[in-house]
Amino acid sequence: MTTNERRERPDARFRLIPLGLLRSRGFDLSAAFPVQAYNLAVPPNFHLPTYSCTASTLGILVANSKALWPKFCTFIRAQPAFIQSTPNPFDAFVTLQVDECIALARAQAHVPAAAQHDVRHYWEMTPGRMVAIQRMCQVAGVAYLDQACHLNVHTEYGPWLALRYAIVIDLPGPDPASIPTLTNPIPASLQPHIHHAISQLLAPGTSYHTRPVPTTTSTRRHPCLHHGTGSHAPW
Ligand code: B12
Repeated sequence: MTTNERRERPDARFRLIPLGLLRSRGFDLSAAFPVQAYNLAVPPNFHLPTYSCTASTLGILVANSKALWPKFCTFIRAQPAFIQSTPNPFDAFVTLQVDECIALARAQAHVPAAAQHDVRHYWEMTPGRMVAIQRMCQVAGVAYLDQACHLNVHTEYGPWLALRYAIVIDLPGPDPASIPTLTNPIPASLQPHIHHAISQLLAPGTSYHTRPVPTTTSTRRHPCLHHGTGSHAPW
């Protein structure tokens, strides 16, 4: 294949490269999915663009288990000043890695600069940019979304996974029929206990609702920043 031919048809290589790069950098639970299947599963204000593909546009869920932490530690040991350079070093590290993977993939697959893609962070709140990333996680076949505890539960990692980014690329995505239908891995005997615990937690007057609102700068900036590097983050 000549260089020109490759430039006309970057599809096959570009489809595979971002996912491989992401997984090798610690985003081990990343997976491809058809954007159309996700759009069917969420309200219109959470829809993602489908670009020029009608049946299946390539979506990539960027997600990780604890596998990301050794990568972060290695990175910080090599660049200790990074910790001081940003208020949220872990989030900044994640963004840097994802941006690098996309840029590398585009370069390796000779994707023309004009070819469209979109990258959305899980806490984007701008109307029209929000992603229902938990439903995406289920559509992508990564982990079942349990409606009682409001968490995606993975067969191996339980709820201990983080959903970081959604990437959409103007290329054909996976066949919707190839996405597995997930079942809830939480044992049926435990499900009533989860229901009970959550309803207790959400009952009017409980500490969940009456806890004072923290007033740190980062909390004011976004109510969900504890998902990142804050003290409550489980990963
Ligand atoms: C807003 C938000 C919250 C709000 C929820 C308020 C609300 N009424 O929606 C608050 C601040 C309470 C919250 C708390 C937590 N969150 Co949160 N949150 C989000 C966020 C940014 C958006 C959710 C959303 O609106 N989705 C869009 C709508 C359309 O989805 P939905 O399917 O209709 O509704 C889902 C959520 O809204 C949520 N939800 C709806 N109502 C309520 C009410 C309560 C009380 C809670 C806790 C959740 C909840 O559960 C639904 C799924 O079943 C997501 C990231 C994302 N982009 O999805 C993270 C996210 C869901 N959160 C996450 C986590 C880990 C948590 C915490 C455990 C963090 C912590 N350490 O305390 C807690 C507790 C969650 C729990 N289930 O017990 C993870 C879940 C990972 C997983 N395995 O599923 C996510 C995906 C972030 C991430 N980067 O991975 N969160």
